[in-house]
Amino acid sequence: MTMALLCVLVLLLSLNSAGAVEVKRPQGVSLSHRHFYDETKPFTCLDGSKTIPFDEVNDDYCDCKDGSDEPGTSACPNGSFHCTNAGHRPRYIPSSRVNDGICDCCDTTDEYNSGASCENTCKEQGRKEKEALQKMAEIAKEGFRLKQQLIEEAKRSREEKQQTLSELQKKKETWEAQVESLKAIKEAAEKPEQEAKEVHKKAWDEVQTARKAEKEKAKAAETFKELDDNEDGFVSVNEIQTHAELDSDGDGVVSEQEAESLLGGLSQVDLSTFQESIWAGIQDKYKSEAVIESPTPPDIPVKEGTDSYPKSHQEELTKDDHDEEDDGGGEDRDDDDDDDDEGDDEEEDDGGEEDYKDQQSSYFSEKHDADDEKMPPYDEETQALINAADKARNEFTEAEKSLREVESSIGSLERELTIDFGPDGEFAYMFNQCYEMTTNEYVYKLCPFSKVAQKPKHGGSETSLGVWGSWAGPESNKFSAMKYEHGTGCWQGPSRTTLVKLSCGKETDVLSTSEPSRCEYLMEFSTPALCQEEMNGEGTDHDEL
Ligand code: MAN
Repeated sequence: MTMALLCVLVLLLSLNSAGAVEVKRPQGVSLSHRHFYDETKPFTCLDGSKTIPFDEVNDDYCDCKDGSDEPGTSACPNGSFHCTNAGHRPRYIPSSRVNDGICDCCDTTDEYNSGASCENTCKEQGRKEKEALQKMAEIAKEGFRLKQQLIEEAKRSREEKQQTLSELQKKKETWEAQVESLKAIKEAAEKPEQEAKEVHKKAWDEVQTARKAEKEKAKAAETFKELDDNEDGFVSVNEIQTHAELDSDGDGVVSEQEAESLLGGLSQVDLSTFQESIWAGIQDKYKSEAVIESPTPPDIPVKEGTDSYPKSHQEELTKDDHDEEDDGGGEDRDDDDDDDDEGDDEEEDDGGEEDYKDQQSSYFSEKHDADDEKMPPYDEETQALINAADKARNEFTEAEKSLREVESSIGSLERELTIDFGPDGEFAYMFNQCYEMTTNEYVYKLCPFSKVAQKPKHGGSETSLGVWGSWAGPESNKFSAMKYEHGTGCWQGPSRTTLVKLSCGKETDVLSTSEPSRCEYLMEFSTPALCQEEMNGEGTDHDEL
């Protein structure tokens, strides 16, 4: 047993290629644990459970529950073997790997008795790691330099923004006052405008009412003509009886009494009586004998200069309207006049036979109906009031718009100023920026402090992978991760979220994207804002190099 230990010690010394002074200790024991293994005393298991003679240490038999008596053999299942790895980094390996034929320690010490031909690669690995560490240190140094600039820039920009904010707040007050006074001006302008428009509208309504009455009259005249079969200028009981649809007792026949009753108890009525008192009572039931052939009515000329609505409203408009109709039917009437002398005695009557012939052609055309719907332009005075009110409205609307814009700028500035951009504002430069990474399937977009999105590379809409939530690093390093939440809902699952892990880098860039579990995304993101002045040497232990 003592011989074996001696052999190991000799071997250890011979492997110390770095030339460092190797402190004598049992195989597999680290320098820091050396004092537990004093060969002049019995050995007490590190968990204190047992004490054994020192020559039972590393005798390939497991005595201690914690495996501490066999640091250099694979006898204990829970033991660990320490490789010194001079020239590189010391490490522990599970003692099951000792002498298993596979080289685990770069200094080859785990395979001292297996016959495996291991090469000491510690120096080479150490060199490589040193180079990598140096590179990282350079990056960190450069990143840290950039970070100082970012901090400066953030400070400057924050001050600028605060300045802008107070200017905007002043502007807001000015616009508020402006909006108030323009509102009063607008209301003052709208009152006379409204009144003038109402006057105009009222006059137009009256004109329309009159036109409607005219139409009804014409329609009555047309009906009168249809009913007056013998063309004697009267509609009589027997003429009414020819229209079975006017039957009132439902027997399908218009009796003499029924007809007489429809004629207001008279045996016959002339046109004007028909128009004034008979037509209204039969018009709902009456069916025209002929489908009216609609000859293209003559165009009703638009009266010149009608941009000014006549002051004497109804009369003039009614007259104009009537004149137009007369003009339109002029030629026909002349022709008719030549052939028809019978109506002469009724020429005084507005509803004379000649007239209703004219009225027919002009009143029942769609064109005329459509024209009737249009209200004439306003008179100059009303139009001037409208223009003045329009101007006041526009100025008010513009001022309101400017006020809203100022308010919205204030809102977004205030939001920006409340975001936690790191201890010295070093992350502020990312605000309003987006960074992309393309994978085989998607383009991922990270807009720090705003959102994360995923868009299929070959078309399709963007999916939200979350909106800015909070910093999410551990307490000691809060700014090393960001959480984005409440993205598009995952099918039959929660909404998408993204964790962004930040690392120090010279560039600001998305380094990787992944989806460790469905609809939970992970991004690696480098930024100078996370660089520290000095590498903290985490994970390195150079005490034996
Ligand atoms: C889309 C993408 C994927 C996600 C599935 C979940 O295809 O957003 O990342 O895993 O939806 O259904």
